[in-house]
Amino acid sequence: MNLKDKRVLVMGLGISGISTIKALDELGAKIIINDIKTEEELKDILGKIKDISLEKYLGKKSLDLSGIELIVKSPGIPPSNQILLDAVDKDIKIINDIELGSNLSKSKNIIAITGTNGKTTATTLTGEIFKADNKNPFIGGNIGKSLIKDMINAQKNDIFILETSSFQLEHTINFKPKVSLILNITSDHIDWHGTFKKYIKSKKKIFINQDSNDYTILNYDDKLLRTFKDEINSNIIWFSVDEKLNRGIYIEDETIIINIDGEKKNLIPINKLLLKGKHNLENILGSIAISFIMGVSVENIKRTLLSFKGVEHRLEFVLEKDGRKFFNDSKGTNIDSSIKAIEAIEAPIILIAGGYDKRVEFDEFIKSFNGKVKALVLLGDTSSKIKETALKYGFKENFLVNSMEEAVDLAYSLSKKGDNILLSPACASWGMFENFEERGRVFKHKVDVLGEE
Ligand code: UMA
Repeated sequence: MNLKDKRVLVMGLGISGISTIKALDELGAKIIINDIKTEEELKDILGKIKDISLEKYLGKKSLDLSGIELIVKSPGIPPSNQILLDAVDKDIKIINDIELGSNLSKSKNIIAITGTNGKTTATTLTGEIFKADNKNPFIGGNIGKSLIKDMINAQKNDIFILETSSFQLEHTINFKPKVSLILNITSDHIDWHGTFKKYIKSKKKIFINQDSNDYTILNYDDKLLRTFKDEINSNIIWFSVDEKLNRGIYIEDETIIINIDGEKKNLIPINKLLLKGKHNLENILGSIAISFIMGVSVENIKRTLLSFKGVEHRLEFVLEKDGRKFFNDSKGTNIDSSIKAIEAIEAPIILIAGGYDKRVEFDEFIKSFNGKVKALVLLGDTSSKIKETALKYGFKENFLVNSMEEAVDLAYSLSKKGDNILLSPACASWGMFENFEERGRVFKHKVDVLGEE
């Protein structure tokens, strides 16, 4: 793909957009930019690219697409965006930084990880294992870093470990990772994709271009993933926490087993792992599969697993105060993720939840309480909807608040010695916070200063 002097529209000036603009500048493209935010709102961000010549359409929801040859969009912009709809009508190609970077990359070692939950943990852990094996991977994607420039400038043996979201996969066309991993798929981002079916379809794009030289790693315990088998043209490697497999990565006698190349290897007893919860075990098995296939030594896989403590905002233990333990699971941005957090934390739990409304139902979330949650402190757009669902199932201890600070204060006043106070919102943070990281940090700060103000 030669982009020299081609008119390329970059939509969205966040992390992805800024990296894309810098990469396109290196490639000699004529860059047009669009964002719904105004030039004034984007002042600081525009400062980062002030030396690049740009045609700007800022603060605009529509624009004349004449002469535009390619659109590179930011992941957050939904397909329902009017400019994208017009582009589809005009047959203008729409892609994103992952598609462009991987298409132009010499690297033969692109690894892509997806799943509704666990992808950040699996991406981070895989990265740590590769580092322990002196493989120096580039780690990025949905995890918060666009790698487009590194991919474009990469050499054949460079390794890329990409966390890929459904938003990103949706706008790929020829993306063909050497190894792909799907950890699980449950309902999420329906407001963005339109239907669960479309969400699943976007996740499948992680393997759709793979062939017999490539690998697709799938979670055998997720029944939906089992149905993908016949659509995959690469080598499938299954992993399972629940079942002993004929071939793959699984648990036997409480020990992780690698059985891929015909030689069965006992890796490590699961009680030696520092990451807790079944969902984390799934993330671990997925990361082991990737690492083993990519030639990391079993010794280095083992060494990393023995020291890996997890990722910030994912079931992160904050501190203990007056006999109450506080856990930050701000990355619990959907129902399934928060259900897993509730499963992993000991009762009695005081749960802080609620946030941006993705138009999902909360029945499964409330049903998962199973007597473990003693009070629910709710904030954000979804607070009333969650409360109504809770009442429907006879759960009456619901308290609505207006801020995270208020939520922590109230959760603490409702708690007794021995209780666990868990932030796991089951909703995205948007509307109240910039992102889940900010939400988690606000929670942790308030927990830190609790009783000291
Ligand atoms: N914008 C528009 N029009 C719109 C929507 C947004 O112009 O209709 C503009 C905004 O004004 C803003 C820019 O687009 O200036 C933001 O783009 P973005 O939302 O795509 O955010 P980025 O900063 O580029 O971050 C994106 C991912 N964000 C989303 O998918 C929402 C980041 O994932 C990712 O880390 C980053 O690219 C680098 O690859 C975050 C995320 O929340 C962590 N992901 C979702 C999740 O994990 O659930 C999918």
